[in-house]
Amino acid sequence: MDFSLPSNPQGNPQEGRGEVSTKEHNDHLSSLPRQRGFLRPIRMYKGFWVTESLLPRVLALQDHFKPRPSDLILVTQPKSGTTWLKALLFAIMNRTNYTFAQHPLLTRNPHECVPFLEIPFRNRFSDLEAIPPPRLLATHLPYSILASSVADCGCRLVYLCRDPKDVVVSLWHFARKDRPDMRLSEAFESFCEGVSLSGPIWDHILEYWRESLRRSEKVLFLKYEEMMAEPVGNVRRLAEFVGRPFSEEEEKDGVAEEIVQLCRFEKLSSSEVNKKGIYEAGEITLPHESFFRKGQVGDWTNHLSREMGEKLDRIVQEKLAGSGLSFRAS
Ligand code: PAP
Repeated sequence: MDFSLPSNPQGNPQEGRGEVSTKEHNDHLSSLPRQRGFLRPIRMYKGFWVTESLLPRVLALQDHFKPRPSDLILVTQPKSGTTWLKALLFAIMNRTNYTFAQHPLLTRNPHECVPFLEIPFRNRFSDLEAIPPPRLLATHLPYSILASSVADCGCRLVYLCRDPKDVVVSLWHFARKDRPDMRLSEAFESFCEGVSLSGPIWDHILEYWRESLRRSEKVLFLKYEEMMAEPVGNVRRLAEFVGRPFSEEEEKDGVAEEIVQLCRFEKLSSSEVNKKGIYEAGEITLPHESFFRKGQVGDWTNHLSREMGEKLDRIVQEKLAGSGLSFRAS
């Protein structure tokens, strides 16, 4: 199996662009409820907030994306550890293609190695058909908005979630690079009302949680906090889930440990490409370093008051009640 980078990771610009020009679609989209959003305007589509400018692509994905049984799709709410998960799975899948001393993750940002389904990279949507199998893809889309064929085709999904208190703080810091005037209180209230990219966060989490209970062999549900507490164990778990467990030889050579080291916050954030590179995704242009802030569990305590923390905990607890899922108070 070849897990190496496609020769043209950006793909053919003519394919998979997802432009839907029918009047019917446009009328439908412009009738959807709209909010300013953290970064760009968002619209409420099928119960979730989606970036307005990406909606045509999302509709096109629903109609045309053909998942393959060999696909691996990484799913996150924004700021829940996407960059880290992309790096870890890219390293796990490619471990026989590259040495750790000359690894693509040392010279490329993880977002360049694993394309998003719905977000362009350097102003182009990825040419999904051109990526050789097994494809490693990512999305922030909720399960109910992903093409329904994802469930039928039997591809694997890895879902990573994070304590919503740390998510909102991370999101606010990220959005402030573009909107320096945004106040944390404003961002927090909006988040608590469920208004955030791919939000409400609790509904996004619940959809994947339920699917992971229903189809545990195809949907792996992970928490950022647990990954941080036990990274090597979770890298082994990921390797097993994707059907590529570490061999005895690899265990002896400490390959899982090497992968954890390669993808550590400190390692990735200190590379030249992540210190100086630029991320261009359609209307958004940000330095790569925006994806590496602190990478810690519980940083919310430095930004939110105790009352704010309790309020968000209460909302999340109520929303998750009866699901069997909870976030330990931190
Ligand atoms: P995205 O969804 O927009 O791609 P994402 O990578 O999920 O962003 O979020 C960035 C968060 O992950 C940042 O969290 P913070 O603001 O609380 O610090 C970032 O620091 C953290 N992060 C990035 N890389 C790593 C890593 N290698 N290990 C742990 N956390 C990381």
